[in-house]
Amino acid sequence: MSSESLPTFVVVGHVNKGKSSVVATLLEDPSIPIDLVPGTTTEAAAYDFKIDGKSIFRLIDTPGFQEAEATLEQLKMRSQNAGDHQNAIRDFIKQFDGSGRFHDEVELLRPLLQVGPVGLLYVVDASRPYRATHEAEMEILRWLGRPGMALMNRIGPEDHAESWRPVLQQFFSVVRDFNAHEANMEARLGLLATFGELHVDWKEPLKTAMDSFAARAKQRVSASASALAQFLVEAWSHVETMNYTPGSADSGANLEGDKLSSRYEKHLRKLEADARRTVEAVYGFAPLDHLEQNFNLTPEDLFDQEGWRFFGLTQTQLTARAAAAGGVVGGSLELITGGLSFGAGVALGSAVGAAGVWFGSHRVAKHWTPKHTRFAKLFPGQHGHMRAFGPIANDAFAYVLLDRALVHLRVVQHRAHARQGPLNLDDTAGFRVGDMAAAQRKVVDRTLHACQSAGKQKQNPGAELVENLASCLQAFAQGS
Ligand SMILES: Nc1nc2c(ncn2[C@@H]2O[C@H](COP(=O)(O)OP(=O)(O)OP(=O)(O)O)[C@@H](O)[C@H]2O)c(=O)[nH]1
Ligand SMILES: [Mg+2]
Repeated sequence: MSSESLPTFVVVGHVNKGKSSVVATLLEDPSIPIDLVPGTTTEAAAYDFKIDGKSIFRLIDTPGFQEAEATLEQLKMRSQNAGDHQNAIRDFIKQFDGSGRFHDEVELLRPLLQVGPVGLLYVVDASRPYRATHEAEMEILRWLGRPGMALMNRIGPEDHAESWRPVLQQFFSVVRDFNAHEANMEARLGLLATFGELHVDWKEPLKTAMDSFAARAKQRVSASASALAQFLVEAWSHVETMNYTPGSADSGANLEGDKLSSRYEKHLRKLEADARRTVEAVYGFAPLDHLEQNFNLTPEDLFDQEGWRFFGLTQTQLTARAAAAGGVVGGSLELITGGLSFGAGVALGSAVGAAGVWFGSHRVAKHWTPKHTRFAKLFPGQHGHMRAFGPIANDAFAYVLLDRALVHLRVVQHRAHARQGPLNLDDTAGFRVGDMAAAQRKVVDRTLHACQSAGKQKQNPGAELVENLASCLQAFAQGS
């Protein structure tokens, strides 16, 4: 498509009302400069949406109106009647271009004079009341005679749309609500469809663009689900091992156990952080900061048992699972107390679990030492000089990791690309493992148990397991 016939939309409006935010969100491009300081955009800049290197449509971001009333005065001085409005604008640009006067108005008007059809998007902040000074802006835009629409953005919490609407309708045939920081996929595609209505030749290319955005969304869910499945299978099967010299100063069981469990925790945290980065990159974001007050209870403490309450399973479900997992929990109690027989440990573990004292960090995973009768079988060739921690010994903790991953994916998935600041992970309703269909839960359970046995046997859980879990997570994430 030649650049003359490329559907082109110039985004204009008062300074600091969200013009660049509209461009960033529509094009899913977080690199476009956005700032609370007025006058961030100083030059007109064209951004093309491309498929396989071919431009499909173009948005032109512009500086905001700074002196609309004075500009309109200048234009009126150059015009006799409606027949010469565009010439008056041309004269205005010619006179002030490069002079330092009316810099922003010259920059924003120039792209609207280009040859061929050009659409105009007038962005207002409907969280602030309409003021008569905006009328000069709309009057100038009317002089251009371009097909256009008004977008009511909301920067603040108030809503003054009703003071804006009757005025906007006098100048624009289409007036739409569009919140640049909240717009979901449906709102974005809806707006692109409206763009397609502005000119007879634009419908088809805009439809192509919409299909491409929808396909990209699907592909992103699929790539994220694969990354999460890979992470979970690794985390659920991970076993941290440590060699030690018997009789050395720090070979006491507790000291070494602490060292080993903290290495295990560190490894799981790193796996989680890497998976988050991957998902953020899949969605086109540079690594994001995370706001997670509820998500991590003590700062960034994935291993704080209080935090588990927040995730997936209800307290009753957790307690039931704790009872079921008690046998394994008992196994590690034996180590901690030292003197208990395995049988007594199992009994105590079940009792502790059922009582709702869920899982202390020592019980996240089993701590194996050569004292365990199964040690030699699990770690053949190791004779008393190695300890191991893992794999995850209780399902609830495994589910905590899954929930955290799902919540993160959902928040990234719905984040508008204009959005500034950290990712808020505390807004998490309706996207946890507890919301999965029974069949999906079954896949998750099966995968978890396969990972646990693979981990215990020091085997690789296998690509098929990862793929099955990925398909399950993809179906869940797409359905939400
Ligand atoms: N909460 C919220 N803030 C927004 C929204 N749109 C824009 N903002 C904020 O408003 C400020 C200005 O946004 P920009 O997109 O840079 O506005 P602009 O019209 O391009 O500004 P200039 O280039 O300076 O004319 C930034 O701090 C944005 O984060 C929105 O929909 N919701
Ligand atoms: Mg801007």
